[in-house]
Amino acid sequence: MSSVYITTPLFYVNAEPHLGSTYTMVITDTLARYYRAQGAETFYLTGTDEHGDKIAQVAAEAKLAEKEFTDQVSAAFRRIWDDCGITYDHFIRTTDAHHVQFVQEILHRVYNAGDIYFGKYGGLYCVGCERFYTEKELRDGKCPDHLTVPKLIEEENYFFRMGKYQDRLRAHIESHADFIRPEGYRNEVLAMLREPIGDLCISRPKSRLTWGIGIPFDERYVTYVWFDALLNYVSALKSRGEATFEKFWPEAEHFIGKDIVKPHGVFWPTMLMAAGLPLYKHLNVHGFWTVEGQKMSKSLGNTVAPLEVKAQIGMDAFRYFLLRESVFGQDPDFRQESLVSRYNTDLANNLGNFVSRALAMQQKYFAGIVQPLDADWPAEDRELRDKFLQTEKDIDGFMHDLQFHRALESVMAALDHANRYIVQMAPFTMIKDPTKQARVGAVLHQLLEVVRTLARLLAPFLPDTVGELRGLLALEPAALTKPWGEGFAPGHKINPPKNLFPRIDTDAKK
Ligand code: ME8
Repeated sequence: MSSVYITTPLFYVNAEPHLGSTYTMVITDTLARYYRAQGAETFYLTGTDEHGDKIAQVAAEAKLAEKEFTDQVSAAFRRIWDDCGITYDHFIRTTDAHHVQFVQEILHRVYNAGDIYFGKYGGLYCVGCERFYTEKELRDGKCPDHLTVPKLIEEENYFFRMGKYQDRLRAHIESHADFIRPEGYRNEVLAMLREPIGDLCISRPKSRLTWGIGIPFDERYVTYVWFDALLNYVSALKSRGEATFEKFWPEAEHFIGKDIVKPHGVFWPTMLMAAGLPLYKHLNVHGFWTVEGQKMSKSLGNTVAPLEVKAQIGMDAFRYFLLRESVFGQDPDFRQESLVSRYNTDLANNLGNFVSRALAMQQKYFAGIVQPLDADWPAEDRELRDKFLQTEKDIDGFMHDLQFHRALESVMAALDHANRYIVQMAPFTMIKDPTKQARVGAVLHQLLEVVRTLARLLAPFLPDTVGELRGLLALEPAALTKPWGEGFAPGHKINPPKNLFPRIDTDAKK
């Protein structure tokens, strides 16, 4: 793969970043870092969704003009993602002038092609979802997501001939098994396509809502927020020039939560068809986090703020938890107890301890000076190397399949192997025998190769820790990619150990 385009949903500015949006950002950031390290040209997009009823309402509650309100919240999103070390390449706002212009251009194009018409419509509208519901989609007459009774709205509007593209979309999904993944969400969309999808109402009269992108061929209307927001995935690339669009659009990997499968799996591809644009490559759908077993919500007061978790445990440990504790596509649960126990078991006891041990012995026995490897490469040394090289290959497969938890699990399994190697070689006993000094030097050199390789394998997952490991090994970034056995010239001096992940004492808290 020579280029990859990774996108997140554009988050509504009616709330600040929380556990859910942070998860979407952490998985996409991990992938972007992974692909960059693989040498792929990567474009990683995120941003904020700023128009529509919902935003107009919260701006009014905050007693601010819409633009002023969205400027503030969008800036807060950006600041928080920056504080979390998220390496997006472009941050788009749906209020950006180039985006507004692009949406209007597409509306013109689709209108001129005859796929937008004017008509009367009455329907049940959920403000929370910003969309009309059919009776069938409601649960006990309520929106299944917001548990509110939708409003009956009747008005004249513009409609997109979405139904016209239904068969083409179904054929595409049927012939591209991984267009929407995991499979459960693909089946969900195929089920939607078994019923008539109808046409999509894509305007709102200004008498009801002014906060939106004007419909270019009728000044009495603004554009429906989804028709506006979805186009960001193309408008952002186009804002960087046609060549950027040509390079990245065919490689588009959309990442979304399971709440917005319909807009991304049905509205968006049919819009692309009508606009004469190629479809995205994959729609990757992740599950929804609960908190201590409960749905996360402002009213329950159980939202988790990313910077608070970062302050508690560090960003890398938070990333580790999110990636290790969840299975992509399924609904994970956030528990304080599991956060701390993952940290203690994997990061403090396994990773942190291993690094401290290897570096402490190097310091104690050889004053930090790296000794030559064993010219004979005994079986144990080869097995250790092979275990890590195999792990690296496995990780490639896991990342390709979005199995982040398995990638990390395999790193921990390789570390277990390295710990057994220490026990088996027992350098702390051998050092007492003056004839075995050279072997001890070689064993410790192997351990440093483990630490160096860990720094490479963990780089997409734990970026801050990797910087620390590199500092401890006194290596330049380029040295991390050298083959096993070539990372350190004998005579190279490494630094004394540091406790990277101090154990969290759970008893003390009780
Ligand atoms: O839907 N667990 O924005 P939004 C996991 N503006 N992820 C969660 C989550 C949870 N509990 N809660 C939210 C919108 N998310 C539209 C998108 S795209 C052109 C427009 C994440 O602010 C997840 O990624 O409501 C979900 O899809 C997204 O936040 C919804 O964000």
